[in-house]
Amino acid sequence: MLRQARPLAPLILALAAAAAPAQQPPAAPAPPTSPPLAHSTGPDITVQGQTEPASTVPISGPTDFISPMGEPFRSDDKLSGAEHWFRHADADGNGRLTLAEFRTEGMRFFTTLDTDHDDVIGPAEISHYEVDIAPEVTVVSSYGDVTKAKQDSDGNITEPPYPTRLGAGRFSYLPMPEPITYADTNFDRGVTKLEFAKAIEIRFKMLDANGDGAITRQELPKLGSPHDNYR
Ligand SMILES: [Ca+2]
Ligand SMILES: [Ca+2]
Ligand SMILES: [Ca+2]
Repeated sequence: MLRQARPLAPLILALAAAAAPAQQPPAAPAPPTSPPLAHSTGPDITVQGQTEPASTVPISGPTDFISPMGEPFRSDDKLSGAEHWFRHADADGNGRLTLAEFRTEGMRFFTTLDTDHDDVIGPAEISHYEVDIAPEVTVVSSYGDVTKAKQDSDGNITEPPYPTRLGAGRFSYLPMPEPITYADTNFDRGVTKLEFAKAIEIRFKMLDANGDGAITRQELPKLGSPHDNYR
């Protein structure tokens, strides 16, 4: 049995204590030690993250949300769009979005976009996405709102604040104006299944802030209003 293999270390310590000279003052109690690493070759944060309880408090935020892989979620109830996405992606409902769950959710949307099933989101399918599925990705302007420019009594003009996020980035955790073509790493106006799968892994890591292999509600960035988007 596995259990019989464990008490060796305490036994050795006890023997050592018994063998110590009687006149020696008792040793100071050992400082509390961290629990042993679950995976000795893995990073420390793995253990830290595994002990973090997953929040079940719904994600607050606007009704309109663009998921990390570019899918729009438009809430028609009191829940935020982001909460709808999280619940949909967290298939087992444990509050921890694993890479497997994140990948399944993302590849499902790839299949939705790849309407001719050739394993590439081609130019026409990209257009369909940008025009019909998620018109939010349209980058309205990278310039500041000129009505917010200021002019002092000497005629000096202060430039208006510039948008910090464009397109889909206004509705998403990730600052990508167009999350589908952002995955097109060789810029041939097509997103292959492999490119999309790689983007899934990269974006998962961007959102898994503590690197424990799961995204929890509390480690996701706070979503601002798309209208409160200037610096
Ligand atoms: Ca889960
Ligand atoms: Ca296709
Ligand atoms: Ca995490």
